Amino acid sequence: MESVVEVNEVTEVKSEKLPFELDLSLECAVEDASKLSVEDFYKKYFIPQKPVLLKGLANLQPAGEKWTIDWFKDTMGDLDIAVFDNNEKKHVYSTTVNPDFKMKFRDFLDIITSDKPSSIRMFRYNLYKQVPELRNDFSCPSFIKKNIMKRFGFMFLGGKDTDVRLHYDVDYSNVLLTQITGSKRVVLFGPDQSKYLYKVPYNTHSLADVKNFQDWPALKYAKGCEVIQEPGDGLFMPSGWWHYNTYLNGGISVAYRKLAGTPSGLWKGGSFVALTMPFDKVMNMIMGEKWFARKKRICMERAEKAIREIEAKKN
Ligand SMILES: O=C(O)CCC(=O)C(=O)O
Ligand SMILES: [Fe+2]
Repeated sequence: MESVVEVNEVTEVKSEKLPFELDLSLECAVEDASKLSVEDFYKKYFIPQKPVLLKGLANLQPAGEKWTIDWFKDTMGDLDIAVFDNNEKKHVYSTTVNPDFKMKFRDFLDIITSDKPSSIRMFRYNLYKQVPELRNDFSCPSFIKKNIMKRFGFMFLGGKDTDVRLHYDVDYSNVLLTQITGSKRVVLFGPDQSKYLYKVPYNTHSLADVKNFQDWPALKYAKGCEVIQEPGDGLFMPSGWWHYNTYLNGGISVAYRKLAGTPSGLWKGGSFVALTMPFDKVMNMIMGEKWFARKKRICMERAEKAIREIEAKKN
């Protein structure tokens, strides 16, 4: 009886603190990567632009077995690698972020696997350029192999509880993100949900801190899904899909990408990279804090407008 009272108390406190929950009730498709044909992948997911979790994708190549943290430490622990620190607030308003410092790969791997939360991560790291033999262990998966970007495999590594801000990729490409070691939680929202996601103008990331989602009221109206990537699992994220990733423990993943499959998607990606990003960079340099403040104001106004519109529709 006592424990029932306790549970009720806890629930009450929780509902007082959180004015709403994120709506992650959409279902994300799950397939066994070894049983899905490339044709079916195109028909069911690529052409309709639907995300899918491909269980066991890494295990179809040598990396699935071979790429352990110890193997990386033994074979390339002495490499100097560039690292980002999530605690650096300078990243908040800018898409073009530079790494914060360098360290030995071995030391980085020790930190991210120590099971203590850490704020450092390797982001979009081209380890294949430094160590080309890695391609033999994990090349572009067959699902997106017909692709001019098939040689660009980027590594993403982080420690327990590290998160990657809510964003979609600047080039509007389709992303196939494969978890090699460790697990990750990925929250996904389709491009049609952008108005509720506090997109920073001239950028492709959100101002909202999804960890503290209750401070960002428009997020209440966004409908998304949640996926847990276990070691080996690939996640197909179509062009323009927003993702918010949290490392559940220290882990390594690799992303291959394929350019958007439609002229409008190609234009969105190309014009963002070639025009919008450089423009934003120049404005950051010229106006500094004022440019950030202006973008923040527009971002908040848009979210408030989206809330007013959806609330008006309800009434
Ligand atoms: O999981 C990560 O560290 C980020 C991955 C990502 O954003 C991507 O592959 O586009
Ligand atoms: Fe991304």
